[in-house]
Amino acid sequence: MTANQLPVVLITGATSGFGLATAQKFAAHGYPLIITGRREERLQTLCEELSKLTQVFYYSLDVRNSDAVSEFVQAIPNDFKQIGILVNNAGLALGAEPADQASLKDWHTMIDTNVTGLVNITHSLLPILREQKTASIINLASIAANWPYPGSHVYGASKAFVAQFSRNLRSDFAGTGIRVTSLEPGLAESEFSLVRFNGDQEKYAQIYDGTNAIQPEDIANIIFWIAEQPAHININSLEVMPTSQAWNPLKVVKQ
Ligand code: NDP
Ligand code: 8X3
Repeated sequence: MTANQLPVVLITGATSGFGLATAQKFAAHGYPLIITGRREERLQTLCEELSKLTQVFYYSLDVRNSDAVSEFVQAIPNDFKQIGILVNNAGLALGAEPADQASLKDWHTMIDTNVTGLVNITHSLLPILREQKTASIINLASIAANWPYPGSHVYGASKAFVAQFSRNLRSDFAGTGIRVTSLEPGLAESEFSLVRFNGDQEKYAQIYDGTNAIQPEDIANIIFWIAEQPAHININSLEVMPTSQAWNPLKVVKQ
């Protein structure tokens, strides 16, 4: 990489929502991109769109599969090996019923994706990130990492893992060129709620109706801002809510 060459940005979960908007944002500023996700057609379409602005490599990948993640890292072309920004964004919530009504399969899927998947990607990429003079890991946690709410059980706990993992990575890499951020958004309008409620369009519409929720472009702007901070600054964690969202009083159940 020459002195003024922009680092490659690797984004997981670029097929929709935050990941897609983040890919568009970095592409508009000329950063070379690696975009991943499971839905190959969407990656292909996005690659065609963004290739007009920058160099793009796409790779269809399920982050839960550690062998597939290793194969992906091996398959990264030489031109894209100078990865300096990793956006660990792929993730999901499934269901919002009380814990005793939740499905164990859904719990496993959230842990496998939000925890194991993020760990798979991070572990495989660390040797490359360590080779760079400076690098940023931006992990998508959630306000659900910080605040309990009914129906959050495993989702919130998986995001608490992401937040603490981010802080622990910070400790390991303090004084090196690697920066780590836990980004913790609140209510944001994306396919996230369609996935959470198993494709229920009515529920999806109800959740965002009248809320003026965070938009994917807002998160993309924040991610870009974090990445563009001067090298001596690390944004450790950043919690973001729409102005329509805030905390409730603590619950007291009277007998
Ligand atoms: P979306 O549902 O729009 O996007 C999720 C992305 O993750 C998709 O691109 C999806 O791609 C990818 N993904 C899911 N599972 C896997 C997998 N096993 N392997 C690879 N990719 C996967 O949601 P958002 O953009 O809103 O969410 C992005 C991140 O931000 C998530 O981690 C979410 O938990 C977090 N977040 C979301 C908030 C919200 O309210 N929307 C608020 C706070 C945090 P594909 O299906 O093609 O694999
Ligand atoms: C998603 C935000 O508030 O639905 O991470 O848990 S919330």
